[in-house]
Amino acid sequence: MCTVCGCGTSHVHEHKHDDGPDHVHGHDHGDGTAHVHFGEGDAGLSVPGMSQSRLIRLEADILGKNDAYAERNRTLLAEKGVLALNLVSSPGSGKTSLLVETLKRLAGKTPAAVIEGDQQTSNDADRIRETGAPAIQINTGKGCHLDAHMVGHALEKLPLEPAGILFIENVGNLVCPAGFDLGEAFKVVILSVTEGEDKPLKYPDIFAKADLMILNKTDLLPHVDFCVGAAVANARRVNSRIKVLQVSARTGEGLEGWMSWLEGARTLRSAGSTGIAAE
Ligand SMILES: Nc1nc2c(ncn2[C@@H]2O[C@H](COP(=O)(O)OP(=O)(O)OP(=O)(O)O)[C@@H](O)[C@H]2O)c(=O)[nH]1
Ligand SMILES: [Mg+2]
Repeated sequence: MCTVCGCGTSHVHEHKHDDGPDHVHGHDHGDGTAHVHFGEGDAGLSVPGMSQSRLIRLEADILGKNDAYAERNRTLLAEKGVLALNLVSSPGSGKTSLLVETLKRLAGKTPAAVIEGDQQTSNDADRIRETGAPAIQINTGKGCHLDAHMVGHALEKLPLEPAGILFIENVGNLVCPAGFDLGEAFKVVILSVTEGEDKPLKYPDIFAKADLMILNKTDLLPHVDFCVGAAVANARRVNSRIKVLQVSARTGEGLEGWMSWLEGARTLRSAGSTGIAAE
């Protein structure tokens, strides 16, 4: 039995020296199926050539600065009475499609604005603007997530109406956006049924931090091997309080549940609460 993850299989894992050098490396048990951990040091990640203590200092510095910007965004959004949502998912799970359908349904009733994050192109912001909603595209270049500083600059340019909703579509990535608070009220993670029901277990951080998981592309369920019950159980293993909605941005199935979740969250926000949105 491995003492690192307790999984019962023999495998390769990180091994920290007791005698000084602050680093971790692979350690082969040499007797069976192999897998390798590189996230078990004090920093929770491994970068070749960099010690764990240096990694911790760097991470604390970057995240500390990000958190300060995030608090500034949160204060501004609260002053304006705007509900901000951070939409996270792997590439292509349907964030923009869901937003387009959402904005069509909000039009004329609830003011909404969108920040789009992608490494390159303004495709998504163009798709959003076609609905009539204002949108700012942030291109992160080599960056794999939005940060609160970028969002703060976009907020200076976006019209934010009282009691409205700000949707922030993060860069498609199930890993990096998890670490960066943008000043949102809620994180919404989107998982499409083509991705496999094990994703919450493989990428737990993002599911652990999300308030809501939207299972998208349910119209494809008859064509794929995807067990909704297993996906929900996996999400709840890493986050027992996560709420789950099933939708198809393509057919509109289930979108009424999402629209009422949004309305519940908006009402909570207007009342000044930051708690989890209504059931
Ligand atoms: N069948 C089906 N296809 C969908 C659904 N939602 C989105 N798609 C398709 O999935 C593809 C990706 O959709 P996007 O909305 O661009 O996904 P995204 O998450 O915004 O992608 P990135 O911004 O690149 O991360 C497109 O071809 C959509 O038409 C759905 O509910 N059902
Ligand atoms: Mg998109």
